[in-house]
Amino acid sequence: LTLATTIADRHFKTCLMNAAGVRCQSDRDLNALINSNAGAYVTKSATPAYRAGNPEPRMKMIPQGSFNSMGLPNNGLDYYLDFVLKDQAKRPDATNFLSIAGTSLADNLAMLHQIQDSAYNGFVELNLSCPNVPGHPQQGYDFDATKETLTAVFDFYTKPLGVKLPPYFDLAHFDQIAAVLNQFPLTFVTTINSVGNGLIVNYETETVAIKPKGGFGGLGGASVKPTALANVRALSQRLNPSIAVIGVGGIMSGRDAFEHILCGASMLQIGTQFGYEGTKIFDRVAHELDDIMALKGYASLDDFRGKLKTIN
Ligand code: RRO
Repeated sequence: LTLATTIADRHFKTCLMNAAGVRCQSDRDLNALINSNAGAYVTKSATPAYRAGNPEPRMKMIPQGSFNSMGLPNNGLDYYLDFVLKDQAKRPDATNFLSIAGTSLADNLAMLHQIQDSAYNGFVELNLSCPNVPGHPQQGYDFDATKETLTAVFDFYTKPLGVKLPPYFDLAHFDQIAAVLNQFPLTFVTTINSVGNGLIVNYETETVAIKPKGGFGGLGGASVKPTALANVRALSQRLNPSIAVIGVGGIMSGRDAFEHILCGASMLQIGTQFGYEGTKIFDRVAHELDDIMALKGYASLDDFRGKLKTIN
């Protein structure tokens, strides 16, 4: 049995990796991922310069998953580009993901010019869905702005690039975002980012749970799995076959991983549960997924990817 997967001719020995933002901000975090059984890593979304992020408390564990308003704390693009370039020199056959999340079009274009002009040949995950920077709406919800960004990006950028999307909740919105994305030579889309602007209330103290944005923050983990599966499925059904779908949202077990692949995912990212469990989660979920495939008689992900059945 193999959990191997391929995206745009890049081979990954397993389909499991971290989700951007979780345990991937420092070189120590990233080296732990390199030394784990994850099939790849993605770096914390970068801005051009270091950002401290939002005031604390800004993250809460909740029974159904996680709740955050980190506000894009990161070490700046130079830090992550330097890390991936050094790693690429050491391991030229490994493809990884550099995440960027400029808070303006100009910032995204400046970072992509720097990456284009560097020796980096891995994937870039352009985050269009951060819910937590005050004053900056999630761009993925603005279809015209998304088209404008991708038009400007593909005017010069020629390396493999995908976008990280927010969750959509209406079939008309799936149609609209897919119609925009299908106009561009994207390598992949990653879906979903956290379910933005939820509110957790502390009943005892009658206060919000986190400090930024009056308590509003992004939900992740088990409670978002049905939304994630719907987005993986709906986008798989609508995007050009050349655009791979990377599934993220509520993956805690081999069964969750299996469901994401059935809905069309080619690669799986684990956020909340990786935060709670650490790198051993890649061994556990791989083992559980392998057991499910053995039980069902599947030898590779291709045997069941996207083959979710509907009821006639
Ligand atoms: O840093 C964050 O607050 C953050 C980002 Br950039 C994101 O894309 N998704 C998220 O849940 N948190």
